[in-house]
Order: sequence, then structure tokens, then C-alpha cells
Amino acid sequence: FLAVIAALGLVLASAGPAPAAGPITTAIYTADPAALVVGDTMYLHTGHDEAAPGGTNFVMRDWHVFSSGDATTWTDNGAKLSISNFGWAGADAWAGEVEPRNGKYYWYVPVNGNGAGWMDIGVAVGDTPLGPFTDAKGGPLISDGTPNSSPLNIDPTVFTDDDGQAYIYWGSYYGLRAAKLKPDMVNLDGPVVTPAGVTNFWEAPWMFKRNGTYYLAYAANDSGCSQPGYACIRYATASNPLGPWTHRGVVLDQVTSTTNHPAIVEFKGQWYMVYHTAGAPGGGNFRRSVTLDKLYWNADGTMRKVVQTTG
Ligand code: FUB
Repeated sequence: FLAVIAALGLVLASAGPAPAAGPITTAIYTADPAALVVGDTMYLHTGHDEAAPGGTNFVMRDWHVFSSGDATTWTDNGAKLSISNFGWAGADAWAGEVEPRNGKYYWYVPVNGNGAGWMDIGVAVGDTPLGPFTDAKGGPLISDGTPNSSPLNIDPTVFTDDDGQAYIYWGSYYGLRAAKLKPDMVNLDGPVVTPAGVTNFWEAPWMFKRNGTYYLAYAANDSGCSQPGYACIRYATASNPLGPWTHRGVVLDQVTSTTNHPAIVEFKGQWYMVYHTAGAPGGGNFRRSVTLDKLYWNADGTMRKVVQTTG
């Protein structure tokens, strides 16, 4: 009887969809992944959702660093950066990214400043992708000082071009912003610009370069790609890091959480889309979980839509 059950299981397994990738952890809720490959290791710097079951707002106090040698088995190295590392910040450890430079690792994060406005962007620095990290500036890198200003100063993504010039992109609510960074990585170099051609940008930009083309993936929430209140991930390409950009389509459909946040990275010859969903047990819009799926390219340099193998 057991053999029959086992055989039936094998048949069902082979006839069914690919096994779900599942979240990188179910021990905590994670969100807003940024991916970084250093040598044989992929690091994911993530947010940490701590809202209570049924909670209706983000509760985010720190960021975790996950690592993997195979993009399948993940180690949670713990909370390596926290709101308390920024003496001028009070809450909202939202979506950030780590960028290497000159043997250091710079972690750009949006936080809720202590009375200096709503969301500002700070930067921490460490000697390894795991830190320890300390506030690199002692104050915000980006702040307009205006409470509740729109677009919000959130979701920084940093990209360093082959010539060594680094760029930071950030923003929300149809307002994408970009600027050059000085070689010290903790000061803007020149004016803040609004890149042209980024269709329906909502938040969560992720910038990278492949075969000489610049790619900008981002969360959009228009009716052409998602239900009201949900995000999809669109992307655009450009031949210059500051644009103008040409919209190329949707690379990830909406997920089970209202928000989504992409990181696209090549690791050991395979490209991945890293994102979050509400699919973990007990999950929700404020109890999200980071997951990843393989990403494939067309010969013309466009991305195929990612097949989600997890809820
Ligand atoms: O996690 C808080 C905010 O939700 C992030 O900054 C956005 O990208 C969205 O995921």
C-alpha cells in the first residue's frame, strides 16, 4: 500500500508544476531584497517585516543579510543594520541596497528622519557585505526636509558604471530621481535629475548593465499590468545611465503582496529575479517574504517574463 502511495506521489510530482522555490526563510518575514554577488557568494540585503498578524502598516526596524553559495539554501546572518545605527532617524527601515567601492560596502537606505521631514536616504559603510556597518555620514545623503513630501525619498538603488562613475536612483509615486555620486560614495556629485521615459514608475528601482545596455526595473501599478493596489515589475533600457529610457514591458506580474520590489542579478552563469510576496505561512502585505526565480533572456536583449514558482 505504501509503495502504491509513494508511486502515486512520484507520478503526481512529475506531472505537476515545477517545485515551488519558496521564500528564503520562513523564520522571519523579509522584504525589499537587494542582491550582491561577491566571489562565490550571493548576498541578499533585505528589509524585515515585523507587523503583527492582520497589521495594516509597515513595522520595519532593521535590515538582515542573507547569503548563499547556490541561490537555493540561504543563511540568515542576522540584523546587520538597524534604525538605531542612524542617530538622526526614528523609524521605517525601508528598501535599500549595498554597493561595493574601494574595498568597502556602502549600504544606502531610506529611513524616517527624526523630525527632519518624512523619508530621507542615509548611507552606512562596512568592510564586508556582512558589516559591521556604521553611519557613513552622520546625517542624510538625500533629504528635502519637507514632511510628507512627494515623491518620497525612498528605495535607493546604486549602480557603478565601467568607468567608475557611480549613480544613485530613488523615488516613488511617479517621481524617479537620479544623481551622480562622488567617488567617496557619500556625497552627490551634481544636480538631481528626473530620468525621462520611465513609464508608470511607482517605486523600487533596480539598475544594472548587461552587454553595454543599461536596464532599469521598477515597480509600476497601472491597470495595464496589475489589479488596483498591486504592483507589477516593468523595465526600461537605455544607452546612457541617466537615460532617456525606453520602456520594454513587464518582467514580473503582480504577486500576492500589494507591493513588490525587484533585484536582478547574474550568479554563477544564471540570472535571477529576486522579489517578495505575501505567500509564506501567516504572510500578508506587511508580512512579506523574499523569494527568487530564474530569469531568462531573449536574443535581442529583452527579458522574458519571469515564471513565478512560489506564491
Ligand atoms: O517596504 C517598504 C516599502 O514598500 C518599500 O520601500 C517599497 O519598495 C515597498 O516594497
